[in-house]
Amino acid sequence: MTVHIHPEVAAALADGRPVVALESTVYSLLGLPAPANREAFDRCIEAIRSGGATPAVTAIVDGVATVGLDENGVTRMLGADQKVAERDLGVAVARRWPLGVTTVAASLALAARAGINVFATGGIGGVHRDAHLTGDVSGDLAAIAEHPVITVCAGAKAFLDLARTLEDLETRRVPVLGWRTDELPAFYTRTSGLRLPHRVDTASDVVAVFRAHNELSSGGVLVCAPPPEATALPRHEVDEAISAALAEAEASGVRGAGVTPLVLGRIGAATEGRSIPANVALVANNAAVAAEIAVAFRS
Ligand code: PSU
Ligand code: MN
Repeated sequence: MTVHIHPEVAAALADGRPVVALESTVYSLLGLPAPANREAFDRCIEAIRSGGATPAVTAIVDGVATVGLDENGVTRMLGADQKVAERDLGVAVARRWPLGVTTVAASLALAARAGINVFATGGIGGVHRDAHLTGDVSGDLAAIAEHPVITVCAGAKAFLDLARTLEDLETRRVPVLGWRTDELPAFYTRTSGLRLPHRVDTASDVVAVFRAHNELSSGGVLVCAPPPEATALPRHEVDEAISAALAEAEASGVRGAGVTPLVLGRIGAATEGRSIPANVALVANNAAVAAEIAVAFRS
């Protein structure tokens, strides 16, 4: 099964230049409402290019697993709402789905196949608060553990069970590194009250940990960067919005992959839209950190 790699990305990889892979679900209508999704996307691309790296967005386009989108692919991706998790990759390609946006897990699978080892997202999926009843644990965690890629995030999606998500990452032997912080960020908020096992202050330190991890063990490393201070939200406000949103999701019977879009929308409403600029700023910040790490990787 071939992965289509955009010529610009292929050239960068062949020359050993820095490349940052990006997922596509977060920029689609499932992740952010228009026009914030395009703003987030443009700011990520700009952050990666100005940081000296080449961006490579992953998606399923016309039934082809694609790493690096052209203009047409970007436009269609921004308007898409067909989510492709790692387990859906085979179905999406075999059945030639016109446009599937890839989750963290599916994107890591494609990035690893293309030979890209730095990846940026907003927040990873994780262990849901009711996982003891529903078993809902994102495939992102297994994918981060398995694929040899550095993932830069602002922690996990805020409405998950963050403590259990950290425990799960430990069980799967994923190194979790705080980017210039000792605490797990909670997506919209800079703090969660949960201490991280390790702190990193430089991109070269991240690369050294990743290389050593893949000599002695294997798989990915998770870098958690706090959202930028200017747009980050206070914890109590987010906590209240999340409780209300989860209650609504439960009452309306929404489960599984449908929960994220619904809850993100409700948090937006409850914070009078302030969750949106916070979300845009944090994905752009993660892209900038990832570019720095990708550059350190090649030097
Ligand atoms: N975080 C966000 N918005 C998103 C996602 C995460 O703020 O849209 C997406 C990512 O693509 C992530 C996916 O990989 O949700 C996880 O979905 P699930 O919980 O169904 O595995
Ligand atoms: Mn899930």
